[in-house]
Amino acid sequence: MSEETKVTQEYGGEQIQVLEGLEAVRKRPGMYIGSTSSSGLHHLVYEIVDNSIDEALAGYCSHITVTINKGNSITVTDDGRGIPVDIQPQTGKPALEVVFTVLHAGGKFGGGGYKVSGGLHGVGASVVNALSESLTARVHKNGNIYEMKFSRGHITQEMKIVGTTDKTGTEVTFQPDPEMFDEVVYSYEVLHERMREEAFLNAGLSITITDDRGDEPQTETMCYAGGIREFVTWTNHKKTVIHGDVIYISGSKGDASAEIAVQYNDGFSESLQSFANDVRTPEGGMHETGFKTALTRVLNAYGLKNGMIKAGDDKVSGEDCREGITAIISVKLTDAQFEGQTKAKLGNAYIRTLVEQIVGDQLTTYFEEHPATAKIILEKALMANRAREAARKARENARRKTGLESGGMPDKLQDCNEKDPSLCELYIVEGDSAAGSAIQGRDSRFQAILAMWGKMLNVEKARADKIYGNDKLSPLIIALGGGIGEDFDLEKLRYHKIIIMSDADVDGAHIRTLLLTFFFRYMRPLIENGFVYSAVPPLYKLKRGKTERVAYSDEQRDQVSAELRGESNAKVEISRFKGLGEMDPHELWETTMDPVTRTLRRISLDDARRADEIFTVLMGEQVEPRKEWIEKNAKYAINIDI
Ligand code: TTJ
Repeated sequence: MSEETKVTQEYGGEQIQVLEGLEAVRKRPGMYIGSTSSSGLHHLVYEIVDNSIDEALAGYCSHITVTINKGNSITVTDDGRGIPVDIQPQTGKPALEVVFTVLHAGGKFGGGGYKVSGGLHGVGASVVNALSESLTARVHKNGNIYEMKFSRGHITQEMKIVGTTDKTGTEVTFQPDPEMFDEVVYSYEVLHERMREEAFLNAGLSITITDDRGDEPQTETMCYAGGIREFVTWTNHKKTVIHGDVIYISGSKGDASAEIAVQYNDGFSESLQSFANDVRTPEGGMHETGFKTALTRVLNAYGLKNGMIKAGDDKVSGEDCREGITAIISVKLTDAQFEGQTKAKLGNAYIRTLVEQIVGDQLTTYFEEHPATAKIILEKALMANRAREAARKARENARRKTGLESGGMPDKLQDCNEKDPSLCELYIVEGDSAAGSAIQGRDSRFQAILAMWGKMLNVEKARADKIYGNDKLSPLIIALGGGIGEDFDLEKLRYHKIIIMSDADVDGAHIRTLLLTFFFRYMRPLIENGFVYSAVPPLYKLKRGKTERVAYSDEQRDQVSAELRGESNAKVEISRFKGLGEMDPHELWETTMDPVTRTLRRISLDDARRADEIFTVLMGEQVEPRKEWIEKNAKYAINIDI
């Protein structure tokens, strides 16, 4: 009894208490049925059907019908004993009235069998009554038909006899209150699926679902003598099974019972569906844990005993044992504890023990009696194990090669001391001698040098996995630290300035094109965020006596030359830098690397896109476009400015 009803009871007045209880339901319907959306609306049906299923579990009911009537009212019937109609001594009211007006009254009339109460289930017929515009209950019992009517929980017609009958059973029709729900439209599919589930979970029980809203009624009667065995067969019906029989295990201890049905198919996914008191437990819980533990243990034990697993070999893991499995686990208990975010996880620890024990015992016996099936299943688990092992090794190899996890940096990288990426610069330098100068000339506090040379992988044709393993690209990927492709993570980037330092010749242009194409395709956020730069090394060296100057362009060369010559028209020596490698470390620092004096060109997305286009033409499969491009761009070919 709730706190609220206790308080009001002191003031007497049975009716006040009842109405206040149902008023609470109407004030906060979500508390009782989860929500007022479609799921809550359908919950009303399950709540009523649960009562009939209880009667079936008690052994007195074999057929339940659920009908969606025109106007979206619902009729549920059963052929059970019928809700008691006699006057209760405590209340002086017919039991039928109490069932529909007192919160949580259902359990009191459970008689034999247990009360199904899963999650939000089992809140009782009174909740459905409170949330219904109208509700009519008819009971066939003692040769009479008793009828009682309600509206929003209030009695509109006291119980009365409306006819005679030679059957027993209960019939309830309710019209959900449109004031209480977002929309009152039932889904035949949703109810059909849930009723099929109930039929599977209660072997031998017949459930008929009918939709009377259309011109032609739609109806299906479901009855499965095999119960959850047939649930497994049905789940596997579009798959290729690898052994004929569905393995069935069942057992009980005290009030609790458990049954499990299993069959493997040739697929790789795991289909494990568990239920507690016919309520789905998608988050698993103790029953699932018990099953998984026992399955893994039994398969390993069988393998060791039969030499399919050698002592000292790796065992098959739980996951290995469940590749291709279809299993239904159904437990019934009187004190189900539903836990977790959505109350969809079974918490009763003793259920784990029960399931683990019966699966351990009965599966061991089954395997002994059906060695062919046992071998097929274990062989599948061993195969899963080998595949998993191979995949793990391949992954580890790739990681080791690229150092994605080891944290080890490539030997071609001379790192800087600073760790804050926003302060760090990475110079990507073409060629060994230039890299040597850069390493000596740099400010090692914040400048890192990565040497790159030789022909790079043709990224045009490579897939991401190949790129990780590529010996030219992987040092770059490791040094940058942000991964590639979809996995690229700017947060993990180790440098916020990435500076391509290459010669102003064909080879330099080539490596720039390659790098930019690679960044464009696999690390585009680098470019989008403006982290990629091109170093601008000088083209000319000008000398007058001991005075030396450099020029970065022809115009600057002429200008500087004039300055040096001066009034006296002195002799100025002008030489062209053949490459970065020619510069001594100090020269390279002063002209190209010193943040105070250097020039950096930020690479735009357009620059990169252009590089990508050039690259596609130059490296692509098509010969014609390449020839065309080279002819058209012959004069720039030496000076591709990107
Ligand atoms: C309780 O113990 C005495 C004999 O009757 C038992 C009983 O309540 N059976 C029962 C209830 N069968 N069916 C119901 C039932 C069916 C519907 C559709 C709705 C409700 C609220 C109860």
